[in-house]
Amino acid sequence: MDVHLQGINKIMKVEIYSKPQCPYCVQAKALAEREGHDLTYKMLDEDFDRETLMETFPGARTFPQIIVDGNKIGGFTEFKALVDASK
Ligand SMILES: N[C@@H](CCC(=O)N[C@@H](CS)C(=O)NCC(=O)O)C(=O)O
Repeated sequence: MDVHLQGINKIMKVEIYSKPQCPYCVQAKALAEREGHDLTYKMLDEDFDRETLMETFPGARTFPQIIVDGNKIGGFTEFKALVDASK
């Protein structure tokens, strides 16, 4: 790799399904913004409803639920791990 490109991470398309009063949602949003990813931040009862959530993420029990480049990866913990692994 060109030495000038080292440390530049691939920009990921990140969709975060969040709810109000959700510290992990806020952390996930902050991480995506800090890393410069292409973020869409969706709020429960504003941008999606619970029915859509359960259809999109069957079995999900916590917020946020996150999609990265079209893949349902899980929550903040998995997103953080993905970001760290990409460095
Ligand atoms: N391991 C999960 C933990 C997420 C979590 O505990 N989220 C809280 C809100 S910040 C939650 O959804 N609690 C259950 C609930 O509010 O119904 C992650 O990393 O995203």
